[in-house]
Amino acid sequence: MTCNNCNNCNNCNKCNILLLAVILLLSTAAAAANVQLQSKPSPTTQLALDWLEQGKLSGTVILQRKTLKGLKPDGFRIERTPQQTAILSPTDAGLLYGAAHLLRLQAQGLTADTLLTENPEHDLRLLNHWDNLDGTVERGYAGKSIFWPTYDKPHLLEYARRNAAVGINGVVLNNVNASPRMLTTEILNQAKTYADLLRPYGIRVYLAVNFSSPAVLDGLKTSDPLDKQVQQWWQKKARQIYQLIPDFGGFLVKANSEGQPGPMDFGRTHADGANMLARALRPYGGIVMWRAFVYSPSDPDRAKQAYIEFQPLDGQFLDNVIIQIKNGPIDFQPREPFSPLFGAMPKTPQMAELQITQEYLGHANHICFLAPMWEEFLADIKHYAHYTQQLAASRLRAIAGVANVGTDPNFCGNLMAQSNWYAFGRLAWNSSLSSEKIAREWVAQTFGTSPRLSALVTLMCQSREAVVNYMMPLGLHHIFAEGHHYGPQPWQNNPGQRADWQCVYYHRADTQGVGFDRTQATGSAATAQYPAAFGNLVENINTCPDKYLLWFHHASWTHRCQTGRPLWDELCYRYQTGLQQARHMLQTWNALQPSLPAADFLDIQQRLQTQVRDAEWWKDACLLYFQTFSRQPLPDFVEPPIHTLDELKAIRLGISNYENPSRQLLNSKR
Ligand code: GCW
Repeated sequence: MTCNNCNNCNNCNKCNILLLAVILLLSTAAAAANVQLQSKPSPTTQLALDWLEQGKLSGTVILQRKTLKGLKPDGFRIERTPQQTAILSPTDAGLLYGAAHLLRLQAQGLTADTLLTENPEHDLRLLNHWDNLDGTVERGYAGKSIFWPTYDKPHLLEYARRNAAVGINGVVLNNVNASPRMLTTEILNQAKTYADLLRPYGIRVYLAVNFSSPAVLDGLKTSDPLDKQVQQWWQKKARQIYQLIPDFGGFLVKANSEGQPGPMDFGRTHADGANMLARALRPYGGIVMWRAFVYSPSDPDRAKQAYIEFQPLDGQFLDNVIIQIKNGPIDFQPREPFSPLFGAMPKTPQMAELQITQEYLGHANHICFLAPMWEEFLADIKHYAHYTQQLAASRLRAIAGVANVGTDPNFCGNLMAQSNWYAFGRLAWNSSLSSEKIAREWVAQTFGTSPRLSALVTLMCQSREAVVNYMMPLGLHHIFAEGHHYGPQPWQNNPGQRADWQCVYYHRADTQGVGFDRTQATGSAATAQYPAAFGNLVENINTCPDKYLLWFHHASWTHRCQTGRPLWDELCYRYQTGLQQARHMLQTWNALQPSLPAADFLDIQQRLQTQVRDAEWWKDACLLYFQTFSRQPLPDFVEPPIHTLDELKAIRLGISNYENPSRQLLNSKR
């Protein structure tokens, strides 16, 4: 553990004295808002003081560095008496988090309990930026990269503040589809600049690395992890990085996935590759986050492939390696069951990767609060995969979210999307927080505490289910338009391409029914990869929750759903409901106009209008298409389609320009 004052010592004498000085000053004199400090506190405590002052926190607040039983390094205790409020923490970062906590309470019109203790559940709470060195952001809908090729300092510092305010303490600066150039001296120097700017906010930097870097950058004959020269190359690189960035966090690696190089190119395993990097970083305390997002065709069912590739490697990774697993077994769909890898590698630390950017959830056009999705996932892995116990026993406790941040003035493409960044940070700190609580906190801090705003909290909490309903209800998945993943294309089936890149592969509709049979009895047996309690539940079509029905079963069109409706009717009902929910969101928003800033109101209103049109599009496209298989009429409760299937099939959106003329059809008939 490095000391917070100089970041490269183990509590050296010099630092202890300095820290003591800061504590004394802060604890004897520092009413946050009005005290003149005689000597400089650390940059981090100075930030805490600034925040408290700017937040006009009432009363006297004392910040004190203190090791207390039961407090983790980033944890804090708040002790409130009628005279003063004390924030106590073993670290400066903890003091900063304590200050943020007080401000969060104040914004909600609440005061701290007389005694409260907060500890983060995950020690490493990380954002992954899919930012490329040319400034583009893969799956980014909020402008350009905030890091590459250059940066705007006030924007970056405000980004840092927002991260620290929710406890995010690490950021991966670049895309997992990593350019080898990332490890050149020029770019590492730039990474050092960011490390220096972010450090006071308690944020460490990490880098995504390309496994072929030794060969590509320095002409080594191979990047084989068992090759001596390759190992030395990484050791030298690690030394160079730590000279620049003494508190560098470590590497994130996407290997042998979607065309990225990796150890398997040389006949080695993921463990060989990860351990080689881990050895290079270990002398400095760095870690390797090795992604399990792989789907080489080891099995005809893509949902099984990561488990098949990784589970047998349990126990083979060094202790500074952690396996980073997307929440679901496919790819950030609006709804997926949890990945069966969670809990299946008891000897290996694992971390969840969530996607904050809305790649599959309407980009920055749709208002979709993601906390309910993450809450559902976290509850499931706690219940079925004993996540909490595993975390408690783990050497590394971490969680990552793929950022939705860019150069847009509001950071996230629209104001409401900020709530997802916020929610990720809050859940990374405490995965038991309810989405409703998080939404309430965010609304209060963003728009104030008018009682009318409770309607916005409700809108947010219902928005994810609305999106699932109008896009992919009942366990349908990956029926998006190819490439940009915006809009429906369930008919997509390109001859000659990988089967699992085609939508028809995922829904398997035919005249009998629809859905992917993943049962042991008759299907791919993906259910067998799960803990028995979940596997048995979903294996049986009668107990499988409707929300996962078509994920695990090829159900007949006449199958009776848990609602009592036959499948075809239920499908129609869900799409129609999703559309109505989208309209309801727009109405709710419109009614909130007096309580909202005008520009934000108009911007979100326009997006919600688009969302309603897109919900019509999804409903028409999916129902008309699936109707060609079910051969049944649309029930009366379904609005007649606005568009014909042929018209909808003709819509071709560009990968980067999905607002192109072919989309205008969606408006033309309304
Ligand atoms: O979801 C898919 C995305 C890719 C992404 C990949 C991954 C960074 O479509 O854009 O690449 O997952 O997570 O590696």
